[in-house]
Amino acid sequence: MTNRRPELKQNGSSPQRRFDVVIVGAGFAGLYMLHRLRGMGFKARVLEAGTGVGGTWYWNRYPGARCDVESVQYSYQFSDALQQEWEWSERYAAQPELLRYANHVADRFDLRRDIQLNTRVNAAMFDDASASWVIESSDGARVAAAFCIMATGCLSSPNLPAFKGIAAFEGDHYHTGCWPHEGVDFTGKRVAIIGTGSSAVQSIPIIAAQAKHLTVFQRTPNYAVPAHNAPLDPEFVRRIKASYPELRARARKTMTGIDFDYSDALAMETSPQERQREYETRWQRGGLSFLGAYRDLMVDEEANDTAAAFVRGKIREKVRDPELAEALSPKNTIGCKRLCIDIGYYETFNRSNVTLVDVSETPIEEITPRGVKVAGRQCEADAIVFATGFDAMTGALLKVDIRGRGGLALREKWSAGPTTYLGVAMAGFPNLFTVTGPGSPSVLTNMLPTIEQHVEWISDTIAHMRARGFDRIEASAAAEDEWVSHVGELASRTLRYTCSSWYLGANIPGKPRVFMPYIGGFPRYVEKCNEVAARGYEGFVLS
Ligand code: N01
Repeated sequence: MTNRRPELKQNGSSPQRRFDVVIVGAGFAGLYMLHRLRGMGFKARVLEAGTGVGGTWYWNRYPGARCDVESVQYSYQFSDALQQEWEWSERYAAQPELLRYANHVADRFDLRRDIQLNTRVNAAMFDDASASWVIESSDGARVAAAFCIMATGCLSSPNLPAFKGIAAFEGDHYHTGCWPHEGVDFTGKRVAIIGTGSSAVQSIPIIAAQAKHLTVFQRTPNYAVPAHNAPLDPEFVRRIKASYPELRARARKTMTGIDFDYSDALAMETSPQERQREYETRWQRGGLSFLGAYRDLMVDEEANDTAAAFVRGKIREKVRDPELAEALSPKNTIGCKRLCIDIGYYETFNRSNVTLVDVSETPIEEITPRGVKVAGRQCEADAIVFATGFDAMTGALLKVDIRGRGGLALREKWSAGPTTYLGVAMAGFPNLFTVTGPGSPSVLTNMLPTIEQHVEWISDTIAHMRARGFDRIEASAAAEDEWVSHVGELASRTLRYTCSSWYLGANIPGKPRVFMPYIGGFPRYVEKCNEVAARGYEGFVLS
């Protein structure tokens, strides 16, 4: 570990402005964090790289981008007035609507005056003497704050694999995670798309309907269940709004923080006919609750394969060419990678203008000036879409040169994988908090309630410190070690370890393979956080 303190770039003066709290990121986490802290009387400032608020929904504007959690649940609950007044139009909200919602929240709570846009944070350094953070943005400007909160998102650092030749490609290329604001018209174009994760599953049907030809480069086929998206029935919305507290309370009791119908039954103790009926019912209902059919699906391979086989059967029904259906059928554990929610994905491969290229055995060789080359053959393309995902959970944090006590670099501390206490704090990094950081349930749950829980816990912690006259809080190394072992131990008991997912960091060459999210479920996690606070911040050192 290096103890050398970096020289922060000087811009001719010491930090110009001092805040109680600096929040990095103006997505759903940053917006609520600002609102809550301001309401508690803290002077807070949000620094945001984009030209607008909304985080994920600001950047991911690819065709078909849509949330896979139902809109009435993927929404804030901290303000009943907000949840009563906002009208979602569809079962699953599309990106433009989600972005409008984020902007509405920013306006409704008058947040913009404390949000600094166009400001990419490059470095953050803890100053021991003043027990505060100095935060530097890419233009060299610096601000200081007693607390620094990283609200930088879990899937916000796009992964563009180092394909040879990208720079020489003569057409246009795009990454789904930073799509042009003005949109892209693929009419009459030959388009290549690399990747078949959620972003590709959503964008492929739409691009295929527009483009002259679409070639899909698939390394690993994915399981997708139908969304059955539809406009929301006003009567349904009225009922939800009338009983929001009950819905939210039920959701808080589930593993994912989503009000789903989770069954307690075991697939292996259910007859094949009954299982088929259950899977069919859930398939017809659509959405992520498909995997809630049996509680042994993510721990017992045989059980898991009953669900996987059901989906493979559906793919064979949807895709006319049996060879193509076979190529599109995943063989790995269902739910090991994030389940995709689709709107016409598999059927898109019945179109005459769509071709699938399997790159599982023969990887993409290079990007040539005119297309994509695989096994010596060039597929000509006017545009390439990289739907190649993200450096998840740690990527956005490690892009910032974060230095803790004694100049300790987070990049060094995490060189063998992320280590945190509760996914909110790290030993060696006083007064720094991460919202939905590695080691918290985050991406395995409905992000909105998870974000709210973190925001409330972190802000209550800061208020607790102010009330008791503390100016420094730091996770102890022992508490962090214990938490990291607990997170790893729980993950190792599930089938989630069995594939090369981004949960494990396996999608990024050289990234340590560590299962990053907390898999013990939302209720258990919340209970632990509450217990830590109730015991006077057990596992933290306050001074
Ligand atoms: O990214 P991914 P994503 N050569 O990592 C392939 C959330 N999300 O942006 O599987 C060839 O899932 C890679 O292949 P493989 C959601 O949590 C949510 O789609 O590694 N292919 C894979 O097919 C999701 O899980 C929503 O073999 C390469 C694809 O690129 C997460 O974001 C919508 C390659 C990447 O898939 C990420 O989804 C969108 C290479 N060198 C996203 N490198 C909703 O709410 C990578 N690939 C619905």
